[in-house]
Amino acid sequence: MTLSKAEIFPRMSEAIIAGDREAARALAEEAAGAGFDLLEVVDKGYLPGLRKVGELWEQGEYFLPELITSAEAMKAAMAVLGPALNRGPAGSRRAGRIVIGTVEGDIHDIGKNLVASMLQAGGFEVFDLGADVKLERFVEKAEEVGAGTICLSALLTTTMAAQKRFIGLLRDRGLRGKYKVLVGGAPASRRWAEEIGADGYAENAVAAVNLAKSLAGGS
Ligand code: B12
Repeated sequence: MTLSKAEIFPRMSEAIIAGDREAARALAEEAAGAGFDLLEVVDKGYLPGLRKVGELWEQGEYFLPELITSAEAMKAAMAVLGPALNRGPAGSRRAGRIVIGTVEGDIHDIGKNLVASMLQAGGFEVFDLGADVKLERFVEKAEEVGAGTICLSALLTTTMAAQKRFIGLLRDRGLRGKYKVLVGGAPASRRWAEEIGADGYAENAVAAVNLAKSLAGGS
């Protein structure tokens, strides 16, 4: 029997909160099999669970082991959803090339990984440089692969300053007009993006895909 969205979405969140890899994977398979819109599945099914995990950590109720199992449950779901999304029309790889990473001094990569997977699922060719990435490296890679967009993730108020420095670096090189620069991560905001002269900000992975597509001139 197939579950409705109203039934399956809360279970997806619960699987992430509980760090239940098996359930996260099985629910993703069920959603893919039922033909649900998989971007909506990520947005309304899994992301609320991840947000809750962040809150539980802030309240001191979750510690590192819980965070890691939750991140692994999310990975298990994305292992099913990513390829399924790629089989759709979005998977034609015509959306463009994107270089993504978490800025230097910052090791948070759960959100960045999610954005990278979703961009890939949304039809972009994604070059993920990992976390704690030197600003110079983003430019090198973008030049090397001919990317159109560079995505910088930062989770700390201290490291978000690197997003600003990056815009300066591109200007110094005369490359600012060549790339669309998107910024994200918990402390970033639309206002911050405007203040530093970035091309855009998105608050979650689904919004990031839509933004990247509209900036790349895609649908
Ligand atoms: C998990 C976590 C960790 C894990 C990271 C594991 C990993 N591999 O990533 C560990 C335990 C290692 C860690 C370490 C630290 N952490 Co920490 N961590 C978190 C926590 C709980 C969750 C972050 C997360 O993964 N959220 C889930 C993901 C899905 O959300 P997200 O990252 O925001 O990403 C989404 C969006 O922001 C967006 N997005 C993300 N990137 C991008 C990029 C682009 C271009 C776009 C468009 C969108 C986008 O889309 C994503 C998906 O929807 C947050 C609290 C919080 N609520 O954010 C603290 C938090 C970020 N950490 C914090 C701190 C202080 C630290 C440490 C300094 C702690 C310490 N004293 O050692 C170290 C930092 C070490 C370092 N140099 O980086 C603070 C930051 C405070 C601040 N304002 O600066 C926070 C806010 C907790 C708190 N309230 O104190 N942390």
